[in-house]
Amino acid sequence: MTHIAQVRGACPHDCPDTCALVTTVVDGTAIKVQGNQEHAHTGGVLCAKVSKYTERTYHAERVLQPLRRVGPKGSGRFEPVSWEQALDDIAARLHAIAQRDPEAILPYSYAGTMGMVQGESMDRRFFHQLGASLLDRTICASAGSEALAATYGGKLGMRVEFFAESRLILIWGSNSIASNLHFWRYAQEAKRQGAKLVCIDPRKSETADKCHEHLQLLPGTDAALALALMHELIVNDWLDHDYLAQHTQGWDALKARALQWPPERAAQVCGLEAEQIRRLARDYGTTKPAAIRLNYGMQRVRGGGNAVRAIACLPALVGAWRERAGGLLLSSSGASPFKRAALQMPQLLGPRRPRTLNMSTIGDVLLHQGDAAFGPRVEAVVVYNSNPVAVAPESAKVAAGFAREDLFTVVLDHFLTDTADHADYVLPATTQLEHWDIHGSYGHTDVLLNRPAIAPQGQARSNAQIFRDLAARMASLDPAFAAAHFQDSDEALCRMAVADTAIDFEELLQQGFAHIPLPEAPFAAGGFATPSGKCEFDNPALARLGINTLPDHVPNYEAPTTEFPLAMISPPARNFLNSTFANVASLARMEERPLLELHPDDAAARGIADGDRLRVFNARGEHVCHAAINGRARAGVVVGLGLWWRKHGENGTNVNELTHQQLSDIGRAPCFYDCAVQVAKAEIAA
Ligand SMILES: Nc1nc2c(c(=O)[nH]1)N[C@H]1C(S)=C(S)[C@@H](COP(=O)(O)OP(=O)(O)OC[C@H]3O[C@@H](n4cnc5c(=O)[nH]c(N)nc54)[C@H](O)[C@@H]3O)O[C@H]1N2
Ligand SMILES: Nc1nc2c(c(=O)[nH]1)N[C@H]1C(S)=C(S)[C@@H](COP(=O)(O)OP(=O)(O)OC[C@H]3O[C@@H](n4cnc5c(=O)[nH]c(N)nc54)[C@H](O)[C@@H]3O)O[C@H]1N2
Ligand code: SF4
Ligand SMILES: [Mo]
Repeated sequence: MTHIAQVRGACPHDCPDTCALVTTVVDGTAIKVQGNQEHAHTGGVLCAKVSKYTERTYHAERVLQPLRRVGPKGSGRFEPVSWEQALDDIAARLHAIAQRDPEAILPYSYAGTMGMVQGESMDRRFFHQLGASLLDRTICASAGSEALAATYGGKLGMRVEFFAESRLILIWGSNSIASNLHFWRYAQEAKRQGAKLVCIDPRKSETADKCHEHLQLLPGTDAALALALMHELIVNDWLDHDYLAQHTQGWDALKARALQWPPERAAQVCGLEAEQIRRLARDYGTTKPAAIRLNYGMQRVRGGGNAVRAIACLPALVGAWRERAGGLLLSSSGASPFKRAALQMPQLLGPRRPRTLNMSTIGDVLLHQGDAAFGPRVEAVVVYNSNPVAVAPESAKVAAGFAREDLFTVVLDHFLTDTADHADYVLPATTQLEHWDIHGSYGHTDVLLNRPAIAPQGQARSNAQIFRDLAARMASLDPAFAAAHFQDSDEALCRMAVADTAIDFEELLQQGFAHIPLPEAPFAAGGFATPSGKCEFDNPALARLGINTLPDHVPNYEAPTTEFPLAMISPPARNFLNSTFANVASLARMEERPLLELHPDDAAARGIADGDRLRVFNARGEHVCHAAINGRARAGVVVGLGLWWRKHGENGTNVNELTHQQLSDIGRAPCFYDCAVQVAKAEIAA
């Protein structure tokens, strides 16, 4: 008899929407993955990517057994080995290095899965016990997050559902239709009720197409725009004086700064018309409630932190926080109730204080010889939930680092990614359909539980299981690894994440999601999470970073020059999730091939026609792709939609061949969208 089950889960991907999933399983095989109708934010709708989840899970190229390198480093040539052989050898190698100096070992992970268990639990316990180097996880959001925290005291903001009631929505540095679809549903609801939608983005994105207005500014100029908006709010007295007096810190100083930014000055910096800025200021100053959906696209530049701070000040000027449909949302993850310390057990470090290495400069980190300031040369790296060879900046250096013959590299993944190609061992990990996990969200404020829908495929094991198994091997070499906390099951870790919180695990088991109890309008009466309890326009603590304590416009590192006159941004493609899904044929077909969008004038000046094969280059390298003259790029800016795998690129590169490793003003984050290039037509391939 056929057995049909419907299993509730959570989308694991690095996406603000954190959808609730329902997987239909027939006789042990997952046949479809759908959105849970009962979960309000998901509304039964998934994006195209995760609708194809079974295609990814049952992909013919999935790694289903442990692999050991046989070819030279980076060749991607492997032979199958047993789990016993792989684990024994890995434990012995890591132990030997740790005996000399555990800081020569580096874990490298990001948000391939956002799950608390498969992303940040047993793995952390393992590396803490080992005393390995710590990883500064900056590759995506730390500029914006730390800037937001320096202004509001945490990653806090509007509840996403209330955007449906806003009268004006600024969609700022966000291609919501591509990367925050379930917020877009609320924005559409507001639009139907008569709200005005304004998009602020250097690219004419799919989202810009559907907004009433589009300010197509130059990359890295958002702080100048925000300061000019403040200028107009001040000179027209569209201010909430009472809110400013009671709930903000540093208003006089900020006001003096903003008065230096008349719209004409900002217009020059931003590449906009002064009139556009005036119109936006009028809308923002006179429409209530006004809401800002700020997203991470605008903070991947040198001044990204300052820009987030400048924009984050705006709602306090007009008192937008007074209503639940007013204010700003960048990330809601500060609402998360999770017991991170219980999951990660930092106390296992004991008195040791290992160095911290920045994931965004992994190229330089792996190529460093080691010295007194840096500490020991990195001898081993364990990568999981990330594909640094494709996603980290300046990838020629990243690839050269991973190609070191003397580096011992272990990669846990589902596929032979660009990074896995450089491994000594590839260990097969389970997908979200095959393991337990528990999830918060950075775009809404619910908690979701993911139950396994199907058995692990092949010999795959969950990340947490792999670290439990490694700990068990290590126990014979170091008894500390025999402790009971190295045996907690995935399900037990899920329970531990919400033990003694407002979240009821039984409710999660029943319906798959639960709400965190929160106020509707977080800062209606002030109550910011900062030390002063106020919205900190001026934050004296920032002086320690050597930056201005008031938000300022900080120009990009790479101003266009005659040699490299075009600014390149490389936001995500709609049908990929970072580099995940780039190997799913049906989705890759929709994205066609690696493209560079150009303005018709920039193309004409170079004799380039739509579809032409191009060389995009700067002093760091060259990337070969094809021209898309589709009306989306503005003059002076080119758009290399990411993130293809390097090995899919015509010359074995992707856009990160061109990006650099310099870091943002706040948050030590990469500056992917602060990158000058030149473009030329390439010879036809032989
Ligand atoms: N489909 C899809 N969804 C995704 C992802 C994906 O790869 N694909 N990635 C996920 C991840 S990890 C993240 S962090 C988020 C990213 O999603 P977002 O936080 O929205 O950030 P980005 O997509 O990087 O950029 C958003 C928009 O900002 C614009 N932008 C670039 N530079 C600037 C600038 O200087 N100023 C302004 N105002 N705008 C700028 C880009 O053109 C882009 O349209 O999306 C998540 N969701
Ligand atoms: N040029 C440019 N570069 C960028 C960006 C950009 O906009 N432009 N965006 C940046 C941003 S915002 C981010 S967040 C980073 C993202 O960079 P990464 O965090 O590296 O994200 P992905 O490329 O999606 O790679 C995640 C990997 O984790 C694997 N994975 C998924 N689930 C599991 C699991 O349960 N277990 C294991 N072991 N593996 C799993 C997937 O198969 C995939 O290979 O890229 C950054 N790089
Ligand atoms: S990637 Fe985002 S939109 Fe797509 S299913 Fe996952 S959470 Fe939802
Ligand atoms: Mo990200």
